[in-house]
Amino acid sequence: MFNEVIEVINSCATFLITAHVRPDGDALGSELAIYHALRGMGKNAVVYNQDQTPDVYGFLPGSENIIHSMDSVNGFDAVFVLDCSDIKRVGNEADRIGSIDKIISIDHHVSGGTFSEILLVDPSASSTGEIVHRLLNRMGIAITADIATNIYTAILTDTGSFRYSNTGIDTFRVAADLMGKGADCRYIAENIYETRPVIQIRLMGKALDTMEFYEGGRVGSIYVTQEMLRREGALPEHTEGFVDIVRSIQGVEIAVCYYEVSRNRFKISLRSKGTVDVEKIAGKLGGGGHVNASACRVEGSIKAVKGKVLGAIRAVCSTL
Ligand SMILES: [Mn+2]
Repeated sequence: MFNEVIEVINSCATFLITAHVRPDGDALGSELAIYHALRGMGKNAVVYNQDQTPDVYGFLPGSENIIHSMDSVNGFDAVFVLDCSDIKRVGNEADRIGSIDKIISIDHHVSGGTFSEILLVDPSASSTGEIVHRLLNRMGIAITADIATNIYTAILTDTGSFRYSNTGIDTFRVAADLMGKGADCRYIAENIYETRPVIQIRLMGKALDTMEFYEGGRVGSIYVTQEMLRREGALPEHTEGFVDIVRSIQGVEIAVCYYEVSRNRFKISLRSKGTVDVEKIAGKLGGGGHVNASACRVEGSIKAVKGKVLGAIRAVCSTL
């Protein structure tokens, strides 16, 4: 698998790099690590994301060069599609991006990446960033401080700061290597976790007011509506991390955050502790993800949507 990817990299000159909508630390860090690596090889590389870079990731080296619209994809020899289980995850440009001659998929989702024949998919990796690190090492590419900062951010954010079960022995080895190459763990953590806008904390207060518990406190949920966003002047990205607050409550095994994308359309984030598999719960509702962190979309009134999600939880977790 590595050899095919390396052959494409060596034989092509101009690359597009993209990832999923609402990019997270893993998507952005992986994209920018590859961007710096390709540029270091003297290649042309462009990073495209449909959505803007969340402010907290503005410190990532190279993030200022990310574009959000494309006139044409004709000039690209190959495209990296990162952290996507399905090419549709890149958003409105999926068809045009899918028409590029060579598509390289790098992903760590359980059912990831199979839309391309040139793929590096490893569900046991903590993050796409960890796989990117392996690729660069295989190619003998020197990890610069810019690359190290981006990959470290990818790993840090996808492992919930090395707390989730996707954190493996190799994850720490890679993190140690990246620190040795110039990733400043204090600077990165401060930028990601200690730069919250006050608007986000106000919205969080409103969301926490909606908190409910089921199954004797083992399931906890909150919701965020468009109306709440409007009233606080907040953005969708400000809801990031809300579900983790619910998970942090003593006794809660499954945390749910209902986010109203538009009227009667909800994105549901699911988190779990221990061995509870929220990937199965999300899967029942047409979504996916990982054992401890998954998501799905359900349509209907908030009441109906809650009913469906709780039904799926009860169906999957008979022991609750
Ligand atoms: Mn990821």
